[in-house]
Amino acid sequence: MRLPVAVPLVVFALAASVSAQSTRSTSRAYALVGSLFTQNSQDSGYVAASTTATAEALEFRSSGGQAFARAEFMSGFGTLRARHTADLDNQGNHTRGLAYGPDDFAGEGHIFGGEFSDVITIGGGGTFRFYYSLSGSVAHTGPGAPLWRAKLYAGAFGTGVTLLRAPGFFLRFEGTGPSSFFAEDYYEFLATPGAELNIAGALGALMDVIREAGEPGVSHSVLDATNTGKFRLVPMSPGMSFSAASGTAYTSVRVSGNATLEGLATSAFGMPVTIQVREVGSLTPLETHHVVLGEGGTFSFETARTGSHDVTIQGPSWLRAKTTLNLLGDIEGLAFSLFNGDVNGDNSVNLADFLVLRGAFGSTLGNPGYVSGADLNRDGTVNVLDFLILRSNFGRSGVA
Ligand SMILES: [Ca+2]
Ligand SMILES: [Ca+2]
Repeated sequence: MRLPVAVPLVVFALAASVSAQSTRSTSRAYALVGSLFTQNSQDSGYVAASTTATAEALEFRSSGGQAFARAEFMSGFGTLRARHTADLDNQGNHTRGLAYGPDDFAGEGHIFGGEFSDVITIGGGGTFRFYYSLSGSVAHTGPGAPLWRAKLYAGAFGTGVTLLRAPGFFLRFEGTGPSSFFAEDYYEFLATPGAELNIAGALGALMDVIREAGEPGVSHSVLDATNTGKFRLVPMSPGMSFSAASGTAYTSVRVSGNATLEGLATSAFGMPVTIQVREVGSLTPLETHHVVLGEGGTFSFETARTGSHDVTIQGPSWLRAKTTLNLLGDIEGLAFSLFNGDVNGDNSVNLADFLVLRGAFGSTLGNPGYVSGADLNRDGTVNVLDFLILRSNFGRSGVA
């Protein structure tokens, strides 16, 4: 695929300037609070990693009322967050805050959000992806409405890496009034063993709250934007590993939980299940994980996906179940309960299953006639106990 020249140049500009400042990884929040209109600014400067920069005193009075706004930035390794709150009284006010600077929101007042950068060494060769995502919410009570924007910038480049895919746009949202938003995108690279990758991100957001003079009551607005917790490097080739100058572990989202297999007479330990990750509402698996259950039916898997996805699980003779997860970070404690009785594994319990069970009836493990799928409780014998399980779910199907 041939990439438009302008995109990588723009994207690399910040990453290059960030890495040029230091050979070590950096993470900082740079908070400059105020606006071009008020000349009331406060600069908290650079702060250390995983530090919150808080700034206040953004105020603009159009007709004598009171406006209070508070801007907060958090820029830990792999995490960017910008939050802006505004409370306005009934005199008619206009306030604004939290703009991310270079070439963005030009002329709208300059308030800088957090920036993030890191240097990654690639072990092993192959293809990998650098994912970044933006999510957030806008809440508002009282008269008036917030006008808001949120934008995440990400950049990546390196030596020994060949860019295969570069997103053409920033992740950006804007709107009026309460809302929630989410988007993700990724770079894809081909790396030689030992290649070095520089990654960087910056988050900015801006909110104006405008009210008519004389409207009674106090309004309260909150804009909260984050890069969903972390940037992620995902190996797409086997045998690949990463080490970060920051010490940050760039891993996939880990999903873990427990599957209860109905009717099982023995431990679930060692039972194989099939887990699929799908687009919400789709029947096509994006990923298929063959997972062996641990003691008590525990399972875990890692996925390269972020955002809302369907996750399904199915066992031999257990009908498929599904849940929808928002993959914004590690998920623990997921619980599935699976119906039993699907002897032939076609995700339905019906006459076909009964016929197989009847054919194996009376057999035991090790006999030629024994069918493990018909031994629904896995006690080593196909008998009336298995028949009762099948009967209890006769006519039932798993989710598609
Ligand atoms: Ca069946
Ligand atoms: Ca049995």
